[in-house]
Amino acid sequence: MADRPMLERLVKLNDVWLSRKDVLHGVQRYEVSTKKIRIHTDCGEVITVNNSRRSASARALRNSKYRKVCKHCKLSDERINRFVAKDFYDPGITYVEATVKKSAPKKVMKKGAGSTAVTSAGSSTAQQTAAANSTVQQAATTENNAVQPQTSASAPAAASVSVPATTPIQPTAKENVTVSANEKYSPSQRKRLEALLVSDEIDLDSPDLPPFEELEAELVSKRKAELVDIYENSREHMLAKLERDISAFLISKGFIEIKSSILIPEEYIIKMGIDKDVELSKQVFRTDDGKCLRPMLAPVLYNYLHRFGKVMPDPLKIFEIGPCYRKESDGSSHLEEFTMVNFCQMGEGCTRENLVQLIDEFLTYLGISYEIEGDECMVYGATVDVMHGDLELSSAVVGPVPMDMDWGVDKPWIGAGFGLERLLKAKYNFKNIKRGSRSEFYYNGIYTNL
Ligand code: ATP
Ligand code: 9VF
Ligand code: MG
Repeated sequence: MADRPMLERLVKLNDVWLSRKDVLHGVQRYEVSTKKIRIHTDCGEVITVNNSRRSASARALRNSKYRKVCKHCKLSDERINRFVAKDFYDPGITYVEATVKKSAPKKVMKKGAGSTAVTSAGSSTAQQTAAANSTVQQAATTENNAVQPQTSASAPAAASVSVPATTPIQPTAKENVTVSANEKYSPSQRKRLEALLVSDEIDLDSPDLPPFEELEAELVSKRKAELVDIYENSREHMLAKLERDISAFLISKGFIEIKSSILIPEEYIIKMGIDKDVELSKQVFRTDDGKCLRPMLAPVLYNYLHRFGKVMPDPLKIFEIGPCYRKESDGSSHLEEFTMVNFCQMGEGCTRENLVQLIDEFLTYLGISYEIEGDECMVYGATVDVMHGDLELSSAVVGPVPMDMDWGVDKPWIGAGFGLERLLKAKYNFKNIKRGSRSEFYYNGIYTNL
C-alpha cells in the first residue's frame, strides 16, 4: 500500500527525532525489530516506539514542528532546516492523509507549574491505556472482582487494597458541569480500571472518585507491589499450587495419580456416547490425524479402571489433573483451555453417600462453600452437581452406567470432575474465570500489563 512511510523511513531519511515534549534530537543510530524501532539520540537517550506510520511519533515527524532543539545533540542548521523543509518526503510515494482514529482520550490534566511533566506522563498513560484496550478483551469489560485470599500464600494480596475515598476531584472550568458517576471515566478508561481492580475494592460508579490518571497510577503501583510480594515470598502460581494441593489431598485419601496424554483418539469421544450431532461433539478441537484435544479425562480413566482393575486391590481409586479443551462461547465461567481434576473409585464403597462425603472433605480442605443439586447429563444420565451459587463446580456420578460395558468396566463406581479455574473463581470471587487461568494477562488474579 502506497501510504505514509514507516516511522523507520522517516527517521532514516530525516536523521532527527522529536521527543514527546517536541524537543528535536539528532539520531545517532537506530535498530528495528518486526514491530519496534529503537532510536539512540546524539545526546544519549534511547527511545523504543512502534515502527508504525500511524504512530504519534511518525505524525510528529511529518508535521515538522518542534518546540526547541536539544542542547546536547548539537544539531547543525542544515539538519534542522532539512527537517523543517520536509526534505525527507519521498516523491515516489503517494502520501495519504487518512484520518487516524484516536484509540485513547488525550490527557488534559495540567497541574500548575509542572504542566509539561504531567502532560508527558499523561500521554504515556494514554498509551498504556490503548495497549490495555487491545489486550484486556472480554475479561476486563466484565470484571470487578472481590478477592478474599484464604490460606494460600500465593493468593492475590488484594483483599485490603484501599484507595483514599477522600481524594478531592478538581474539575477544570469546562468539567464543572455535574456529570453522573458513570460518565466520569470514558469507556476505555473504565476498562483499564476494571482490569486493574483485583477485588471490589473500589466501586467505579461511586461519585467521589479521583481523576482517571490518579486512580490508575494508584492501582498500578498497588498491583506492582503485590506482584513483587509474590516474587519475594511464595513465587507460586495459584493454578499450579491448587493442582499440587489437590494431588496431595487425593493421594492422602488413597487415590493414585495419573498423567495421560492430552491428545487422544477422536474415537474416544464417540465411545463416551457423544455422537457427532451432540453439542459437546461440536465443542471438540480435532486435529487432522484422527486425534483431538481431550475435552474430558473420563475416557482414559475408564481405560485405567479396566487395566488397573486387574492389578490393584479393591477398591481401586484413581485420579488425574490436567488440561482439557472445549470450544466455548459463554465468557465469564467458561474457558476453551481449562484444567480438570477427575477422581473416581471402583469396587467397594461406591455409594452416593461416600461420594458426597468425599466431595465435602475435598471442598472443606480447599475452603470453598457449596451446595449439592441433582442434574441430568447426556453422558451419564443422572448426575450429582456441586454448585457454588450459580456456578457449577463439578458434575459427579454414581455408577454403574450402561456405557461401562464398552470400556470393559463391570464393577460399581463413583466419580467427580471439577474444573480448577472454577474452584479459583469461587474461592477468590473472581468476576471472570480468566483471572485464575493459564494466561499472560493475569498472574494470580492480577493484571500483568502494568
Ligand atoms: P457447564 O454446563 O458449566 O458448561 P459442563 O456440565 O459441560 O459444564 P462437565 O462436563 O460436567 O461440564 O465438566 C466437569 C467440570 O469441569 C465442570 O463442572 C466445570 O467445573 C469444569 N468445566 C467444564 N467445562 C469448562 C470450561 N469450558 N471452562 C472451565 N471449566 C469447565
Ligand atoms: C463424573 C465430568 C468415566 C467411570 C473413569 C469416572 C466420572 C465426571 C464427570 C467429566 C465427564 N464421572 N467431565 O467418571 O468421574 O466425563 O463428563 Si469414569
Ligand atoms: Mg456438568
